[in-house]
Amino acid sequence: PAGSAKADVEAREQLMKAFKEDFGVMGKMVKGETAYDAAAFKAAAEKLNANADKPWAHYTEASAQEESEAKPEVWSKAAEFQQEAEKFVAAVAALNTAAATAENVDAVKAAFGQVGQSCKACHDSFRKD
Ligand code: ASC
Repeated sequence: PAGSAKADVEAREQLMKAFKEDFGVMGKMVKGETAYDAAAFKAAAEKLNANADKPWAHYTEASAQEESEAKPEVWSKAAEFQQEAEKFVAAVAALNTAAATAENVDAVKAAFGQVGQSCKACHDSFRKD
């Protein structure tokens, strides 16, 4: 891919920062901290879904040498990392599908939980600390 290794690190960090924002909007509703707003939830799910497959191409071999939050296992266990990425993309797609028609928070809770589990599982194995 074009661009420097540093640019790849920055790109994937920006994308995951956006994930965190969108996930946070939905999380507040799921936790009852904010009222369920179907349109806002749907918009956040759509945005997350549009970006879900984007960070992974930025874990280039060259970027393994850059300072970042990524553990070396991203590259030494590349197949497992790829599987986690695919699980995340699938979980987000399912959440987006649920959000498209959900009339209340109960209709999105399970799918949201699956996405959160996917975040955590990948971070546990592939992100430092
Ligand atoms: C967040 C965040 C994560 C996920 C994860 C969900 O807000 O930054 O990495 O949620 O904690 O389990």
